Amino acid sequence: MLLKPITIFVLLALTFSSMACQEDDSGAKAPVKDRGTPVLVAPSFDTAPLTYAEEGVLYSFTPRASGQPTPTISMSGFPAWLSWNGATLSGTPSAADVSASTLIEMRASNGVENDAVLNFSIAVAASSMGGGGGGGSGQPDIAPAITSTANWSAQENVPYQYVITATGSPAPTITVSNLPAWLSRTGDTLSGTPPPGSAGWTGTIRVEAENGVDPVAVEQFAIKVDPIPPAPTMALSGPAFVNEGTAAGGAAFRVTLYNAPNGTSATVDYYTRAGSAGPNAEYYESSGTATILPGKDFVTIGVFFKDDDADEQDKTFDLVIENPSIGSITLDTWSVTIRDDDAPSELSVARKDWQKEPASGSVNASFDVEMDKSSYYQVSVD
Ligand SMILES: [Ca+2]
Ligand SMILES: [Ca+2]
Ligand SMILES: [Ca+2]
Repeated sequence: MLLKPITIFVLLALTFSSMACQEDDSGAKAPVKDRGTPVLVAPSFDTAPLTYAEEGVLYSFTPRASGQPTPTISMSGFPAWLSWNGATLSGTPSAADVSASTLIEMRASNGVENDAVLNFSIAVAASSMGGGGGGGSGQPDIAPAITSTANWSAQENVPYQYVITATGSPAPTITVSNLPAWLSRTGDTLSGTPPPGSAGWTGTIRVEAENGVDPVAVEQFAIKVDPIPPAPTMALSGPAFVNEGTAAGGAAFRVTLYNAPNGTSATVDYYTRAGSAGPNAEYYESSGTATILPGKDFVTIGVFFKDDDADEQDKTFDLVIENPSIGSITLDTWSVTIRDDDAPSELSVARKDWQKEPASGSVNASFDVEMDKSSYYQVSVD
């Protein structure tokens, strides 16, 4: 009472095609528009059932199903030698179970129509450990089974590999079809590296194991290739202007870390670089190593300024970062203008000394012009 191979193929193909679709209100299939946003996705099976067992040998099959929300798998109709614990169907058949077969229903549901349903039967072969079986070549025929499971995910520029293993007697022959261009087969190993630009789902890849004993074992899968994740970068930012007087308490600059994996710690070196503003005259020279702690995506660097009462032009200097511990720097220099806040000097005239009136002729009297404070500008007066 074996299930005909063609039936299994059709069921697998149906459940697979439902994976990439969701149902709209009318019940019609509609393509998933955006895999990045949460959508309701009807359940589908990621694993083909293990359809053979051997007398006295533990059978164990753990189905996997995907969907949104995560589906629940149930199993019904299985024979008495098997038990289902909600995750794994397992048991060891005895001689009495050989050749007996029942149709088992495997169902995945998550509230999104339709449930994924897969019917299969398990062919129980007589023990191959000598004893039991009469005549023939001594090796009983056992239908093929694919015991490996393909990894459904890959990433651009990262090698992918799948080693196919199959059991059965005689040893089955494996055939593979519909491989993407970047994946090739050597022996029973599929390997290759998805190139940039290959992100997305591959077509359905089909693996068959055949040894002349029905049914043929089939595994169908597709590989979702993720794009290359962006590399980490750091960028510096800060105020474009500070006021000479009010900035004396310090100004904050920030190094922001982008695209780093969660929990990353990173360091970067920094230093002040003089422009028209000089170190320790307009700002206090500063340098060191700043650390971005795990769980943070930035670190703050403080620079302090010096106030004076001289009337002067606005002046500039730079804060520079270099030597990032990870990634690269996209903006390494931040230029700051220090705005002067002092009023121009006041001029006053002071008579220098007394001049006696000369007995005859005339004499020049001299006066000083005084400034109330120093100025960086040249001052002239009419
Ligand atoms: Ca100044
Ligand atoms: Ca000032
Ligand atoms: Ca000043």
